[in-house]
Amino acid sequence: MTSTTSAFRSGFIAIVGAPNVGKSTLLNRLLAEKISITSRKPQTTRNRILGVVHRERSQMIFVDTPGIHRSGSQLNVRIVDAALAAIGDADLLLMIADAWSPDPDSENLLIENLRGQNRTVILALNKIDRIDKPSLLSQIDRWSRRFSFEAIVPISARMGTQVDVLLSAMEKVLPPGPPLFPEDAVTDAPMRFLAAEIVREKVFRYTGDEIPYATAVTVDEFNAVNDRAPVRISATIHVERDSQKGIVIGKKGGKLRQIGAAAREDLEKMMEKQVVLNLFVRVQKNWSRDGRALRKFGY
Ligand SMILES: Nc1nc2c(ncn2[C@@H]2O[C@H](COP(=O)(O)OP(=O)(O)OP(=O)(O)O)[C@@H](O)[C@H]2O)c(=O)[nH]1
Ligand SMILES: [Mg+2]
Repeated sequence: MTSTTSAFRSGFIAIVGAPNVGKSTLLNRLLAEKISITSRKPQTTRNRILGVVHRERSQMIFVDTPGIHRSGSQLNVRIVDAALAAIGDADLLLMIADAWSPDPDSENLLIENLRGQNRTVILALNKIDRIDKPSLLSQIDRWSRRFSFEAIVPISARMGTQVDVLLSAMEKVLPPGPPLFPEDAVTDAPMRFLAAEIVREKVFRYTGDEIPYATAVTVDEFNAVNDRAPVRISATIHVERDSQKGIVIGKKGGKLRQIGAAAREDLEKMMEKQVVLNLFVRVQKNWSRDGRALRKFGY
């Protein structure tokens, strides 16, 4: 007979927080695999991304969400809605806060949202590699008075510090239940989606401040003639204005080549196959304010 303490546990854990706190970095760290794109700029994640962590006694299904913040733009309102919807479905909420560079306005918005609901929430204070101990202790104190968290765990998602402690804290409060995904599942996202996301990440990384938010990526072709042939991927980077197209392409096409080379490298690692990547840039005027275009791009 198995006792209840050794029963298998499983459930959905929504990773929520302000933009740029390290939610996607943590998910990739937990999976030891990159499925969610990250960048130094806020509002990198735009869709809900699912990642499955398999442990001896549990299966933890994480849902990475876009950063929750107050915003007026149509794209950002949809992004925040996607995050709030993921909260509703989860067995457990993992809130991430940036201990190094807090964002009180977005934090308050999230806390206000959580207060009305009777939910189990664990707080991870991230980026502790950037702060000293006294500052950390005073933050833990402040957070514990702000909301009744199940646990508060300081971590560094980038370094992997205390991530195992966080996993154990979450495992303890998951409901008993059988695995919900097959044991080799890492994510439910199709390869095509991951490919488009990787290209979008490189646009975030290699262009200046304005361009990323004006960008959406679609994959137009994705195939291999046979198992050993390289995977051929064609993708289009959609921007809102001619001037932005010029920036993404760069002098003599240099910027686009840089984006393409970095994306190809990641894609080959992810698929363990040779990849031929063709990128195009197209102007779709004001797509981020156009409901039909937003749907077409998956938002
Ligand atoms: N120093 C430090 N930086 C980190 C840590 N975790 C994440 N970062 C950095 O923080 C930035 C944002 O990380 P993301 O994982 O993209 O953040 P996010 O919360 O998913 O952001 P959005 O998707 O935009 O809401 C990136 O530059 C990361 O490298 C950490 O533990 N320490
Ligand atoms: Mg993210």
